[in-house]
Amino acid sequence: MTKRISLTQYLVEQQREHGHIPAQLRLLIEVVARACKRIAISVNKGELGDVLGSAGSENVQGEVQKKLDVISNEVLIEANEWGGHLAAMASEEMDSIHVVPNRYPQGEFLLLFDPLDGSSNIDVNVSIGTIFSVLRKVNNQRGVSEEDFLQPGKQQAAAGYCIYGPQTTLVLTVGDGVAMFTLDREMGSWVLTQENVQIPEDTKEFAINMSNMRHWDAPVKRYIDECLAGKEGPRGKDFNMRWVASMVADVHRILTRGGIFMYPWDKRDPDKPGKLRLLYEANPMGFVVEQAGGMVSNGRQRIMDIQPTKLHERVSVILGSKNEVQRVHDYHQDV
Ligand code: P6P
Repeated sequence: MTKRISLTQYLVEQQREHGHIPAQLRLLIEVVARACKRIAISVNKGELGDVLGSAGSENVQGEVQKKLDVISNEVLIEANEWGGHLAAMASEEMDSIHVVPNRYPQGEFLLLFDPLDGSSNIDVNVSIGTIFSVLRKVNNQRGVSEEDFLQPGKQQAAAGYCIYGPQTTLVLTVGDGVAMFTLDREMGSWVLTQENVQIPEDTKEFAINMSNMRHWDAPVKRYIDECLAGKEGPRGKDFNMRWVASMVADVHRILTRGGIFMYPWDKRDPDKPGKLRLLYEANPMGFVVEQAGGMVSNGRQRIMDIQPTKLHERVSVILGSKNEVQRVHDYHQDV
């Protein structure tokens, strides 16, 4: 049974034992966690809080923004501006970076987030979440630019997500394994409920949007066809399928019981590497999944080795149980 301690105590003990959570990073994580609590309150209000439906605007991705997309983005910006731990922020919902105003001290960290992932599920009351990634500002020159954010995922200082589901759960890694904190609503505090999370190396469960099957590349089609062939097929076992259409929900299931999640490149838009975003979806989820013993690939290379070239860069994502991801990765080498 995991000892029931608070997020603060967990971070202080991590700092004492491993000494790589400087005060600014600890403050950053606590501020993000508090912002997620505020987002959870808005999410849980639903219709009562007049937060459902469209905001009547589009984001840089050309996607219609939901009211909660905009609210969540504002909560994270306002929560993180004043603390002195950040130099700048980047969000799926903003075209360019948000530099901490000069009236506040500038910190050494950069925060990236998808403030509300899975927006198509908001109005139908299905789990959604916030995904965040923390980088260090590597160049010591005064000021900050978009180029400072273009770092491979392996350079992240911390990453995680908050899933707003039947429970509200914060999942975090600072590079020493994965811990989960459940929101105690009576106390309003995050309570450690699991640590050293490990993803089973094998699975019988895959997550992919099957409606795109006719658009997939051959290696992905081969892998899924073999899963569908079941016991009588080359895999010699039956598979189950899940697709929530909220990456946080699908990844949380995989962290909890194993599985493979795939949003691969497809030929609908050949110049687009994939649907999901590298810097604030694939990299933070990749850090968490790898820290839990899983594997994360774009089919041809480790995602966290990719050198980004633009802030909203997209990527093909295959992640989860190590042996299954390795199989898909190998199929891509065979073509
Ligand atoms: P589709 C949500 O919009 C998201 O970015 C991920 O959270 C999710 O895995 C994917 O897109 C769902 O995409 O095409 O199935 O709606």
